[in-house]
Amino acid sequence: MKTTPQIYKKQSVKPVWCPGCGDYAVLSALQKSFAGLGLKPEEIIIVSGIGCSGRLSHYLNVYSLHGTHGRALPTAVGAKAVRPGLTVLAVGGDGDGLSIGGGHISHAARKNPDITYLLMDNSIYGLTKGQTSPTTPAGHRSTTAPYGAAEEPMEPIPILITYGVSFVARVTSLNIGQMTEVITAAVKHRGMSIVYIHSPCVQFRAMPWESLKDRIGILPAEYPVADKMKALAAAYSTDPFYTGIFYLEEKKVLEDRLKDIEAAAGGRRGGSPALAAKEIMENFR
Ligand SMILES: Cc1ncc(C[n+]2csc(CCOP(=O)(O)OP(=O)(O)O)c2C)c(N)n1
Ligand code: SF4
Ligand SMILES: [Mg+2]
Repeated sequence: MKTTPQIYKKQSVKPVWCPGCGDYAVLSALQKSFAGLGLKPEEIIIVSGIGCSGRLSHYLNVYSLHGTHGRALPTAVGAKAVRPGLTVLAVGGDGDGLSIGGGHISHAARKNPDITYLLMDNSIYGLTKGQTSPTTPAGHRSTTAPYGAAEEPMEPIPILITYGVSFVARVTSLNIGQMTEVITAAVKHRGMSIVYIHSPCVQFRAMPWESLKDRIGILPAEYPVADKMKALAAAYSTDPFYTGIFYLEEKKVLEDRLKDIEAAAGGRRGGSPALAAKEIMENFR
């Protein structure tokens, strides 16, 4: 089967994002990545949170679930645990992934499921009309901070590296080619991949995009991608503001651990591969 970006596009649902929204670039890059990887639409599951970014799952002709706010990641982990043969992705915004859902990333990282999480940061709650988010710059005036945000913004890339996420990358909606390459590498990586995407909101302009654009640099080819300390240094650099793959580590994935546990549990029962619910209940008599 020949795979082209068009086959992943849902014909019946057209995007309703504002003209110029960075999220169009993410949709386009994702379709190109799927095509390049030669994946069949029925081999892909995408779970999204709530937000303008969360709408992305509607626009794809793959298995999709537009779930609850902040819960895309645990739902995707569950999907991969029961359907390990499929390519599973989660997608959501900075509010979804770093506010209400922020506690899930560290625990998903400990499990290291073979999934890809696209975290789309526009430094604001876009869908609900412009409330302050964890990455809104201090002092930015919004509907929830009319006199300016009182908090400093989070630094997500060092946090993701420290959490032990096994593939950490950052891209921007300005460079669809780079985004396509990085998403492709993230999907290929066997383990938990996070692609952090600066995807500006043209309606509620919270991200200091103009000053950021001039500082964007691509991590050099000789950059040591498996060196965690160097990754942290690169992640804290503000000029250049690096894009590319910061950190990559091969380690055991959740699906393999679950197989080991299943085998161990079966072994205790005289080699039977899995315990029936009835047998488990008998242990409690
Ligand atoms: C449990 C729950 N709390 C709050 C909301 C309201 N809500 C919907 S989207 C959203 C924030 C969206 O911001 P973000 O995740 O950054 O996505 P964006 O729209 O910016 O892409 C909020 C607070 C909700 N739907 N469910
Ligand atoms: S409100 Fe912002 S994030 Fe939402 S569609 Fe419009 S530009 Fe995009
Ligand atoms: Mg947002």
